[in-house]
Amino acid sequence: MNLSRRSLLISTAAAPWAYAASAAPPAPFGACPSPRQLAWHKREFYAFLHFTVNTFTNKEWGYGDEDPSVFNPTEFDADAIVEPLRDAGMKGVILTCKHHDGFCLWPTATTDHSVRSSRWRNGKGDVVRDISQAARRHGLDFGVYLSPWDRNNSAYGTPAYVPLYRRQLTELLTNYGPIFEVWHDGANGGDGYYGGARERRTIDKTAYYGWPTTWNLVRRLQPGAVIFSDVGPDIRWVGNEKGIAGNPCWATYDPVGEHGGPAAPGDVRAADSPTGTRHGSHWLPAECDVSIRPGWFWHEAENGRVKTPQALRKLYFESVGRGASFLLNVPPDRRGRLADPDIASLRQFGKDVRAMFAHNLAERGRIEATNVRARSARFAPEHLLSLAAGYWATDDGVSQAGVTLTLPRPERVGLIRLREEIAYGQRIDSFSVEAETNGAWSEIARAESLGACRLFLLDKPVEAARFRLRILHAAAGPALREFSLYPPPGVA
Ligand code: FUL
Repeated sequence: MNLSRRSLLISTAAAPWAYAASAAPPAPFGACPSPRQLAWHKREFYAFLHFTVNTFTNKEWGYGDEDPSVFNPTEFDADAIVEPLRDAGMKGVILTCKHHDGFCLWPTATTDHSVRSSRWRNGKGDVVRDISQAARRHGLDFGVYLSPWDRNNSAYGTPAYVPLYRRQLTELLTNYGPIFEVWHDGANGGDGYYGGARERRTIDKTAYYGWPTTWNLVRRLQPGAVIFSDVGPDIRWVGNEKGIAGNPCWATYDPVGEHGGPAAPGDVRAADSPTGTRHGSHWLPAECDVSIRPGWFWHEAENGRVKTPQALRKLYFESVGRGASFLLNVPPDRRGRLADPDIASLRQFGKDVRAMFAHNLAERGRIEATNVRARSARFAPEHLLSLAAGYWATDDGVSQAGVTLTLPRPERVGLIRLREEIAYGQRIDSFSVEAETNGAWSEIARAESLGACRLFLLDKPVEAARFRLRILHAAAGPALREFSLYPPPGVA
């Protein structure tokens, strides 16, 4: 849509005022995203690859005593792994470079417990290199999972391990190009092999790893990377491994430790994580991690238990549709490829999502707002109708506002997408969408958090020519970038 032409059209025909040329943007409200977080919000859907010795030993958590020679994928092909991810619409891929068993998928200088000691490619292979390069070839960003818990390393639990962990991270962050996300899981401490000690080692989760120092290292080596853990500092765990965000799901969050003390990776009151904290002091949006299979690693016995495209679609609505991201694990098998049922499900899901958002019915509409910031074209409601940059904003102090959209003719609508202009914070507390049928307005959707993205799949599609968005309450004058309407999925 050509906005200047539209605005002109509306200002001479329908709009109650002629928009003024310019005005200052709204002041940011509360905690706001950093540029790296804003870039992350655009990815929405990306892959996890759980792949290591467990793939060959049929385990979920290796003990750390696995013989490295068990790692021997017979037909490893990074392109064959990444292509189906790209075709499904994924924007990135995060690889388990080291899981809890301590086996490193790259030839690290920090330990012999790595691909270098495996039979695969006579010890000359590097899974991290191959996947990172294939990701770039296919337009996906690359991220790394490096388990802090290491059940193989004799130093784990002593002060000597932490610098070693940082050296591993340094290798990953310097030798494999740009990294979009660094993933630290929260499972740490317990029994393991530990260089032959075969004992239980517990650590102080808040102090042992010296997280602030490690995170500074990430900032220095990869300033564009977001850091994920139970508590951020950039992206938070959603509090479950089912792929489901809370409703509401606020991007702001003040994490608290499991027993009310300071929070740390592995020590968080997970009941708060799905919803976050309204007016929390950090911008810490949720990431929903879930596997396409029951387990995180590939197991032959689970080949018949791959999530269907319908199940994936439901998860998409429960994660991306609530302003979080959808991190879907698709584990390579013993060949070093994705299994056929996983590829088939991904492919169909990708098609479904593309079809769902193919025709934005709102684009052909006329839109009016109850308030336009400084009556400026820069903040005109027409911005809501196009996916191009630009947003609708109101004057300061406006806590209730709305837009009314008139389509050229009645349309059947089954899906709605809304986006706040989150660069200025999460300003909206509650909102509803209404449709006009038989001369009366009725509510078709309502929620509290809006944020980066909000999707509504209507139980009952509605046929109408007029729709309105009502901001029921906003803590600061609302700023939104999208109000899209789509036909019911499955209907052309
Ligand atoms: C957890 C791990 O314990 C699981 O094995 C898996 O990697 C999951 C994504 O994170 O913390």
